[in-house]
Amino acid sequence: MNRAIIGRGPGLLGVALAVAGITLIGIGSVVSAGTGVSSQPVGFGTGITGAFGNASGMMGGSGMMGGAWNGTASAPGPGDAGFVAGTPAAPRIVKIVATPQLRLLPGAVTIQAGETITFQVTTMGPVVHEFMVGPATDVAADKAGTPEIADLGMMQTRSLTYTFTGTGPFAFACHVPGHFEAGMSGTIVVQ
Ligand SMILES: [Cu+2]
Repeated sequence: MNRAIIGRGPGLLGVALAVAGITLIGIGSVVSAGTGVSSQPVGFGTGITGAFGNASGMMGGSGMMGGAWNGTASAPGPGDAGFVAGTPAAPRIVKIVATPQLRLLPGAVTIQAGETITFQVTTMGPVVHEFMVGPATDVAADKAGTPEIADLGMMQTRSLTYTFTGTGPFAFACHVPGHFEAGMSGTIVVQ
């Protein structure tokens, strides 16, 4: 008997999911209600897309975990009005966001040769990240001793100040296993 009852679990779950699905379809239909019965397939599609769209809006490039934090609050860079080159005494602030999509944004940071930059790195979402910066070959190789912020957890912000001596090439990256390989790196453009 008990087994029979347990066996019903997935069935009830299925019913619950079906109800949720109907609700979703209902939302889609409401969205397209003005265009009549013939548009119901479109309404269905809108409902599904809308549900996923909200999810990606929270976490994606244009949502609150993406574009809104996409370095927009950094100090003006070379070529921008109000640019002041960073020095060891007064580093220029560049904000970086580490995203759940395994990206460091912005993916390219422009500096003036010799500048001292304080990177303020924030992890958005539940995935722990790192931020390493320095000569591009060292960063790509995860070379020991290369300056980095390690174990940067959800919604944490930590800073790293680095002076870019010479013309580079320089880069930055996250070396949590798999992240660099997935594209979690960026370039320093030296002007
Ligand atoms: Cu990472």
